Amino acid sequence: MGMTIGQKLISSHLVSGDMTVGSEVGIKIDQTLTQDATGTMAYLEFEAMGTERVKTELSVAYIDHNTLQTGFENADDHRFIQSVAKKRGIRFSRPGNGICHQVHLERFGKPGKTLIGSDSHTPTGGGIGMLAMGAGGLDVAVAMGGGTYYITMPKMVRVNLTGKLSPWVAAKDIILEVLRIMTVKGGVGKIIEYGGEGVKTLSVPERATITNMGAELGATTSVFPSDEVTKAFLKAQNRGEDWIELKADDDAVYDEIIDIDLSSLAPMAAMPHMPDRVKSVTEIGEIKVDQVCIGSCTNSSLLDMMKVAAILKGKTVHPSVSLSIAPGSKQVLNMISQNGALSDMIDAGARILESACGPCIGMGQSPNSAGVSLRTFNRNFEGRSGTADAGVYLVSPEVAAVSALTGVLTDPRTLGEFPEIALPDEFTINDNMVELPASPEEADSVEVMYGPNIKPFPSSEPMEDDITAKAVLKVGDDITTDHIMPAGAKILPYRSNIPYLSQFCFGVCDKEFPERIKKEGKGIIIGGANYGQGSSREHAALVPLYLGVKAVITKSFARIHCANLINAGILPLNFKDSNDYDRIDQGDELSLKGIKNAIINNETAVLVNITKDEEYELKYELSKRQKDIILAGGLLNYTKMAF
Ligand code: MIC
Ligand code: SF4
Repeated sequence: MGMTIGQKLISSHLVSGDMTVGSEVGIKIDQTLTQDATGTMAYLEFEAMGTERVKTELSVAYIDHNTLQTGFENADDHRFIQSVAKKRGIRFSRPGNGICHQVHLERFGKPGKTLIGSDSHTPTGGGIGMLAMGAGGLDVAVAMGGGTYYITMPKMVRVNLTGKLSPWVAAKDIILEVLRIMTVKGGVGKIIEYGGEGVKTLSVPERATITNMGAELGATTSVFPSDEVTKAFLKAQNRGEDWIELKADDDAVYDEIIDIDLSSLAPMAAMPHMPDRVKSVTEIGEIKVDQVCIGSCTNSSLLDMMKVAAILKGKTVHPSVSLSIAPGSKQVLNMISQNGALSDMIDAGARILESACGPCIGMGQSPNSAGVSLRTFNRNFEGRSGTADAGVYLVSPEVAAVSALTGVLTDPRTLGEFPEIALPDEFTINDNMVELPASPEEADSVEVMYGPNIKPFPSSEPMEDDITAKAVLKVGDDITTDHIMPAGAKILPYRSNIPYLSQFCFGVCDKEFPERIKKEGKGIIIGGANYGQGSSREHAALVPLYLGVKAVITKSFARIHCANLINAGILPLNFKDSNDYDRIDQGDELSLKGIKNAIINNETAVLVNITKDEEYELKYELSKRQKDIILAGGLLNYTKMAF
């Protein structure tokens, strides 16, 4: 039987397991990436593991999230990461070089290779034919040390693209359509693979927009074939030798097939506060817009910027709109400055930001109260922009730029002729902002620089026989890691300071939570479906661990967060009958009696609700390895025991 692209990539890197859907497979990782908001923790963990030098083919540490330096904290963290990178054989992409995913696609991604990154949008690399996955920092640290990365063998979904996009309709609209069809839960446990005649009409940056935002489907990853278009992109990046062909076999079998006729798509928007609340721009209507932000790892490529510049050229941003633009990388910024496009943006009144995540992660540019912000980003979760009551709409660069001129949400097709833009035959290449590591001989003399903001990460204990604790918090469906551990300008600088971060845990849902669990000393969290979707930040597990969370019981989990809970030694459990969720109230006294033995012996776990005098059956999907990690009290303890 033929194989899909996803199956080919997994089988060529398979270390353990047998590729049966739902079972655990171990994969060899060729490349890793980190960014600074998750990187400090990943490198602290790497240092704790005691590995001298990375064992991957390539590891890159990017600085792109915490670039708003309002105190010493971020700069100290950058210096820490820079020093570890130099010592341990990791390339260091300096602040200013761009957003990790954009730069990685341009300069390092290779078709046929595996990549994990401590960021949920690592699947951007799928646009160039990589098996690229988001992971917790600890998993990335283990992979840097040469360790295997484990996933549940995913189902294969084929998105069949036919036809060609109409003028003014963009790659962003394709992924918004997929989100509309599949929802933010629809990709869990699946690889989304793109195929069909329509694929060759899409450039690599357009494909990367689609695989990037596949993260919002909850998918394990998304991937495009590596074809002539990929070859041309790599050649233009002066990396022609990195190309290999990669395609699905004709008789490959998929678990699910979705057909999308590109010619039938219209400009779309995801409405507040979820990326799957998608409607066409005309359906939503001409709502007044206060802010437009263009950039982020989803839409900050040269192609995106050139389109935006062409739309803005010779015009003026509407007086009631603030337009900010962050080109995705130094390469993009440099090229638009060389070819005059930057000047067109500046002239129209755009506020040009540095090449970094910026407003996407709430680092500045928070909208006005109850403001409407159109963003070319990938997430519009409540409060993420930094303004609690703002409404963020996710749109294509075309819709964003046109609406910035009109002041209302506008279907760009009303604007007339579409500016056709082609990718250049050669990109401007200068990797001078990527610092190479010290040679193994020189590495000894490199000192790792810890700043006062870096606090040790919380330790966890081997699992106890029973867990008895209150339901300290009960939350609903689709809780994101932004709810659990918010980001933003005020909090992000403390990503290496878990005690400080802990006071903001679940702040979006319940400000009293940290104090309440501290008083109790420990607790169990009750959650709905798709708990922990969104960011890969392991802080959403480490902070609850620090506060005393022993178990999280939900209707279902998102993949990366579930792995992070296990790595932290917090037990993830699911209701067997999801109606039992309704029977538990916050504050109920709960007991998981004999839970340790149940897990060791593969028996059903039972939750006793002491307050209500009821019992509920629970289930857990833990491989033998994951059980051992939980029993050891987390991956670090387990790794220390194993070596
Ligand atoms: C995000 O988009 O939420 C982030 C910030 O890039 C995160 C990582 C983080 O929280 O540091 C992600 O997507 O994994
Ligand atoms: Fe940065 Fe936003 Fe992309 Fe996350 S989604 S990596 S914050 S640009």
